[in-house]
Amino acid sequence: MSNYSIKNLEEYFQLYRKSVREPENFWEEIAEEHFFWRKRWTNVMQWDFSKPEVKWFEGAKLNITENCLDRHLPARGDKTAIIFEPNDPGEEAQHISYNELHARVCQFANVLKSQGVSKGDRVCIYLPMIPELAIAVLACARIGAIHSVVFAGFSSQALAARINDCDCKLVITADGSFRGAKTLNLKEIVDQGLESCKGVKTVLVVKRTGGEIRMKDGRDQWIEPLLDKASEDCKAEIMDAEDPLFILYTSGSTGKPKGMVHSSAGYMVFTAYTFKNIFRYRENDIYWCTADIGWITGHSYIVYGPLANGATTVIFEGVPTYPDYGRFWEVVAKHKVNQFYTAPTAIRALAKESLDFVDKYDLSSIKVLGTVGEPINEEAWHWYNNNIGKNNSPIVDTWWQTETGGIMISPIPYVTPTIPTYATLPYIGIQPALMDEKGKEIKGNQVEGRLCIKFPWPAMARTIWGDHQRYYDTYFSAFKNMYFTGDGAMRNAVGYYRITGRVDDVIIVSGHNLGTAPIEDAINEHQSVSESAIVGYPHDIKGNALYGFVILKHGGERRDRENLKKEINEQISEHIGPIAKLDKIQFVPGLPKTRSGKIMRRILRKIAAKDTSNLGDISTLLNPEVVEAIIKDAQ
Ligand code: 7RM
Repeated sequence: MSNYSIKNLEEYFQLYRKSVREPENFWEEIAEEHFFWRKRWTNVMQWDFSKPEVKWFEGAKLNITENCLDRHLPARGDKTAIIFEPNDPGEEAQHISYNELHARVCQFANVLKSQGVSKGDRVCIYLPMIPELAIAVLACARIGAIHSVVFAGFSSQALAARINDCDCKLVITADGSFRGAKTLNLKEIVDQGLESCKGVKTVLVVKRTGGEIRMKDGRDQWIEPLLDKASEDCKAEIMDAEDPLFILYTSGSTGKPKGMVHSSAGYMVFTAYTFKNIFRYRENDIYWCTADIGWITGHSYIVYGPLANGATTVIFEGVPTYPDYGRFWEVVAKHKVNQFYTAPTAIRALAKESLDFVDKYDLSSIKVLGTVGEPINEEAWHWYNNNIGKNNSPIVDTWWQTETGGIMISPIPYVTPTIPTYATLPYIGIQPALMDEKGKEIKGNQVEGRLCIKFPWPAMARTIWGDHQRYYDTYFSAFKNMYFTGDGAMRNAVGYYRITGRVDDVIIVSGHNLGTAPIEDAINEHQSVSESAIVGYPHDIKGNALYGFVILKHGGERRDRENLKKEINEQISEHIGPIAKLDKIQFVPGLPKTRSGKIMRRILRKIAAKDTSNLGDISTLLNPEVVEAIIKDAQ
């Protein structure tokens, strides 16, 4: 059906207008024509942001795995659903067809059932990026169990907190995982975590590394022998549209992680429809998203969105730097990847290294490049565009959140003209609004404000597990009748959005509002700089002053530090103005990052304020060792 794949800008605007004027008709048509329903809905949508309560396709019955698997079998049974690219390039890649994936999901689902899991039960999945991770996710969905995937880089404490918060009674894990040159003993982490999880009765263990592990009698079982005995047929549990599909935890600015709850029908419709257009997926394309399935990006755009479209999706177990900085490009060339989706942090890391790592490989298969997770700075955007896209593949800068379930603001490739650092236009059905501090909507263009969404979309999270009040407080209390994203954005003259970063990152210096992202952009354009982060710290006269943490490129380390500082400030002066110049600059070996690649500014703020006695929870940091090194050298 023509509506489903957008061909030009005119059609985009036409559909966009329809999605705003007649949202029910618009979404009903999408849902009707592209999905398999066991029973039709009685009501397209219903909403009340003051509660908040949102329902999509109420009355409908479905199972998302019938949409991701069964319905493809007649025409695409032998088509590859998943390409598994192992950590070690010497290990052979696996191609799993839709027929095989269907069979393996059913077997896995039958094993879960035999362990007493049924509809509505929560299952924790703590697995490396191996096919079993996607299979476990789909197996839960098959029987209506609610999966809670925990990224297998989280510590035992973080894992335990997530298991206990939603009361999982079964955990799926592996003996270990391969990450670059390292081998991690995942099972040991699970064992430690489970010491404080009384509700977990069963642990199913996938064999991956073959390392020595302990199996606890009566609790732990290898899954392979159970799978071997299980039937390849498993009837899909018929779910209500609003039945929860999964819980995924996201860290709040304070306090314990929030278990975002996503629905079945709305989530399916929105992730599938965005995937199709934002990655311009065409039959037989090979699509690769480098995220981990432990994050929302992996849920929506490695598993559900691609499979709902009958796509071929790559699951990559490794890291971008192993065995060398060319790994991404080696994999692109090897599997002839057409759509490549990654994070700015990965792009910046690879852009520091020699172009020989890129130029060795034939990247001509690439048609669309994507980025997600944080604002992409101009330098990284150009590096990606020039060297990976060869100025020939549109970059989709996709803005969205764990809470939104799917992509909200993004170009549509070959349709929306792109501008570096702009996420451009709202996707069809998405109604953004910029708000001022007083709670008034800022209309018109060339304006900046707090980014809200004023109308529901099908994939929005429905609640926080066990704490609906917190859901309201966090997202719906700041602006009346709006979903508040926590991000700031500007809208340029043609209505394009540029995400300027978390509004908690806005620093007011001498009465001027400064976003951290544009300052960091300016710094990063310096030829000796690889990455930087700006925070504010209290200043007697200006209110706040700026402190910059700067990582140098390899060559830059040999240069005179005082000269470098001067040049950096000149660069900022040029790009933004003298008001944005830094009062202090510290050269650092790394920045404290969460496991999903986000800079933990909270810690940098404390260091800048010389208040390091209590850094709060740093258990989600990827590189805690860097914090000490920064404190030692702080100014
Ligand atoms: C998908 C994901 C959400 C936060 C969000 C933003 C930031 C994400 C972009 C971006 C600028 C982008 N979910 N963010 N995408 N900022 N441009 N294209 O990352 O829940 O982990 O993070 O990430 O601040 O609020 S998330």
